Amino acid sequence: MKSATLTALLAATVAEGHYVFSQLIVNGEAVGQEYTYIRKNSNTIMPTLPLIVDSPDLRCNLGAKPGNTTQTYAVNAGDTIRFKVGGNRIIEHPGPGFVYMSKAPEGTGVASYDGSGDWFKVYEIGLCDPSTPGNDASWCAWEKDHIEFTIPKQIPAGEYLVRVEHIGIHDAFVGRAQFYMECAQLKIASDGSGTPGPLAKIPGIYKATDPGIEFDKWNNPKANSYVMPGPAVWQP
Ligand SMILES: [Cu+2]
Repeated sequence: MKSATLTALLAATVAEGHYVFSQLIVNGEAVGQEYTYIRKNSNTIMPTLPLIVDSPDLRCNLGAKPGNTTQTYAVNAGDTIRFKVGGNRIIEHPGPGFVYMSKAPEGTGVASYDGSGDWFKVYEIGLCDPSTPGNDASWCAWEKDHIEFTIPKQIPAGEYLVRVEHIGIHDAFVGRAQFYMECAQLKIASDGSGTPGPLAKIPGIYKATDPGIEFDKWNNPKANSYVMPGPAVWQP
């Protein structure tokens, strides 16, 4: 039966809806190949589950360690940084997206930095229609192939880990939110002298029981009821 075949095909598509932010794009131009400037994880497109919120692997994902072959890309404050998902995939899950940054200690290149210092949130993208959080298409990142932000002009110069993240919340009601994150290594030229904050450690930004991580999108969630997880976005 044609409709049954179509239904099976659609189900297969949804099941394979995972993604990995593997390509760096700066001011609209792809730079390098996949993973040239983004630390490669060991779970490819597969998500991690909420146990990761208490692990240092929450920083850059499983297996994405310092000291591997990842290179560092030079950019300027004010540049637009896009993290594109690889393999012609799209972000085929509802949920919020984020970018966090952490400056490598003075005298330490970001290539050898493990992300154990302070982090701040520099961007978040949630519901474009907060009145219908149960509707997949209400999420701004839904079916996009990237998350993009602009480096604040006020950021101090230095080498940074830049962590993109999307949290798929479709199975969050059974404690199985899906975490997708990668870290780029950027060397930022800037005249800025801002003070980024609030600061947080990773792990430490989330609890598995945060309302934005345990969110039940299926049981007619109330309008405007979704609470973004993690610290506030830096307001330079
Ligand atoms: Cu998935």
